[in-house]
Amino acid sequence: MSKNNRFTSAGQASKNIIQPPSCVLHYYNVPLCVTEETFVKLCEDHEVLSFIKYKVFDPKPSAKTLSGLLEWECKTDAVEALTVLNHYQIRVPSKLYEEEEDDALPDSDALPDSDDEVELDKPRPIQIVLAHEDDHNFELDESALEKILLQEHIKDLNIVVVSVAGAFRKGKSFLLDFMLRYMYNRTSPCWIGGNTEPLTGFTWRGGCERETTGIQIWSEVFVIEKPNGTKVAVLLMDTQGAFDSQSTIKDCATVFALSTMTSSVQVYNLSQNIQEDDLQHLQLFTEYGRLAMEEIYQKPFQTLMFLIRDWSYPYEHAYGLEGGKKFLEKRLQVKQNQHEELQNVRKHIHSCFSNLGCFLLPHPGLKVATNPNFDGRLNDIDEDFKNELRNLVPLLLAPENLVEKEISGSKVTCRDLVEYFKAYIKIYQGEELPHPKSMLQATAEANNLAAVAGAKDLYSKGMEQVCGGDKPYIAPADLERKHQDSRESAIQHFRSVKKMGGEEFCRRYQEQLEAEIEEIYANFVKHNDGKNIFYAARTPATLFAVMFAMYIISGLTGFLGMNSIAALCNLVLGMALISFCTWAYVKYSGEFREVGTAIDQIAEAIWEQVLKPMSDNLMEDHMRQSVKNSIKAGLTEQVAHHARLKTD
Ligand SMILES: Nc1nc2c(ncn2[C@@H]2O[C@H](COP(=O)(O)OP(=O)(O)OP(=O)(O)O)[C@@H](O)[C@H]2O)c(=O)[nH]1
Ligand SMILES: [Mg+2]
Repeated sequence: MSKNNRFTSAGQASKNIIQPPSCVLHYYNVPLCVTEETFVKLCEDHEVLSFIKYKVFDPKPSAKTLSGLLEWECKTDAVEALTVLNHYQIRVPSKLYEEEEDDALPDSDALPDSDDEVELDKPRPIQIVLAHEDDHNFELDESALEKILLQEHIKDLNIVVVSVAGAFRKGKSFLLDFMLRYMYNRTSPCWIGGNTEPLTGFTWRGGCERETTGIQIWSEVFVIEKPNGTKVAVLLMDTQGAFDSQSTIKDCATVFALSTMTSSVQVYNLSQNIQEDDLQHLQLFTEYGRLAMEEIYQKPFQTLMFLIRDWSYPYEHAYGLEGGKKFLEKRLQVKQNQHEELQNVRKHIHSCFSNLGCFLLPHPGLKVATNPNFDGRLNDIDEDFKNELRNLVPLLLAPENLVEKEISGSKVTCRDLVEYFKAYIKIYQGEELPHPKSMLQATAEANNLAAVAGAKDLYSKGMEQVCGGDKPYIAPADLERKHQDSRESAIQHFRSVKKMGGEEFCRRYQEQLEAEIEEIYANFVKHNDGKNIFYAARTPATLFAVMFAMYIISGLTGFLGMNSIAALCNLVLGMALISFCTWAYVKYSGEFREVGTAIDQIAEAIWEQVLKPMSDNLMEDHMRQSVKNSIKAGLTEQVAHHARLKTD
């Protein structure tokens, strides 16, 4: 019963002043923007005769509404107008105001004060998740959400969330507005509305550009008593349409996942048919949702209702739930001989939702789809569509059909939902989840990664042939040459594999391949060095050389009486000896490896800075000498040869 219906009880009814029919009707609680023309149009639209006199009472300065009188030519005309227009709601663009044309009461003092009846904060859609276009990020308006869900009378009630999601421009908001009509007039058989009443609530419109962004909820949460006597809070949720030209796949997945995770019934709004790509997107989006849920309790989501708009094949599957059920069973059937890819999609969907349904809704008629002036009035909508709508909406929202939201098996209250929303949005704002990608991008990446892996494998195999685990030490120059050859053939192989994504995209992966090959080569070099026994013996050899040098210098300096230098040399000799023993222990036991590495590094430094240059010099001198000798020998031989020829 509406609060405006004053005949809720016999006691209440007795307080009303019964009036005989009159030519004058009193109107009140009318928005300030309403003028005489509005009333004239109202009469025209409802096909009743118009009034002959119009009077508006001077409003108080603080008044937010108007009241006044309308006079008709005769009582019959006035009564006819009253019959049609009584309790008629005038909708204005920004807010919803109600106008009530009440019984003709000549004495305005007998009426309740009209201002008392105005609710300042009228129900409207509230944006709770804001979409930031520039950085493709979403933000939760926590205060807006808390203001709605933490209201004293609902915060501890279990919540029922009905959400509508799907591609953009497919009539989601339009459908939700009929759900609103149902919620406001549930008990009336004509909840669907008046024939000429414009459809308002969640903003909807014609045209090809997207309308709803982020996630919106209806500011009024309806408290409904279920048949078992428990009271639940019902929340209606509208979502940004997927696949519009401004959203990335990640944006679409985030909105869909968030609304699926927070709703008890998700209406998946599709047009004309269930296509395989619709199922693939559903799989991608729900997987993205599942990733963000910490605890997965059997099936993570509750009811999914496929809603097929503009169903044109009633001769195969009848409109409505029954036809939809058969159609969905056929579409989601997993068959033995089906390709694995098709099977996986179907199994995934079955595994995600505890309840699956499908409803086939007819086309609403050409006026709805193409008339730019269509304002949602029932007169312009096909009868079939209205009939099916009368079945669909109660199916989702009738008290006996309400599904309470559950997460991990326990029911969620309005207060809990606020916390879940906060937690989920944080996960989607963070970086820990993988980015969902478009099919082409994902395939191109997979192609390129596979080609990189193949090429790397080829390179490693080539290198292992010369310096694999069981191969002996190879000269660094030869190893380098082999590296160049294998690298060339690996890159050649990468380039020859057919890949998606274009030249620019592939180049990035080629660079990645080159970097990875260099890393593998560095490892091969280390491995090869490890096989060189001289390399392995470098540390003890260096330490021995140091000990030997110190021993000699300390002997000489001691002999010459330079005792302090001799003592210093002995100290170094002792340290080298201790280092050697420590090194030998580390190598033998495998313990204190950091100490061993430090000794190796010091020995390496001594080797590089002192011993190697010395040995190189010695080698050079030696080489020079041998070359000189061989040239000399060559020359003497030549001279001897000439002399022999001459004597001959
Ligand atoms: N063909 C067809 N059009 C419909 C149907 N229902 C609503 N429309 C029309 O579709 C257009 C878009 O309606 P909206 O409710 O704004 O669509 P939406 O899915 O919310 O769009 P976005 O908010 O942009 O995602 C309007 O012109 C409606 O008249 C339907 O069942 N079939
Ligand atoms: Mg919309």
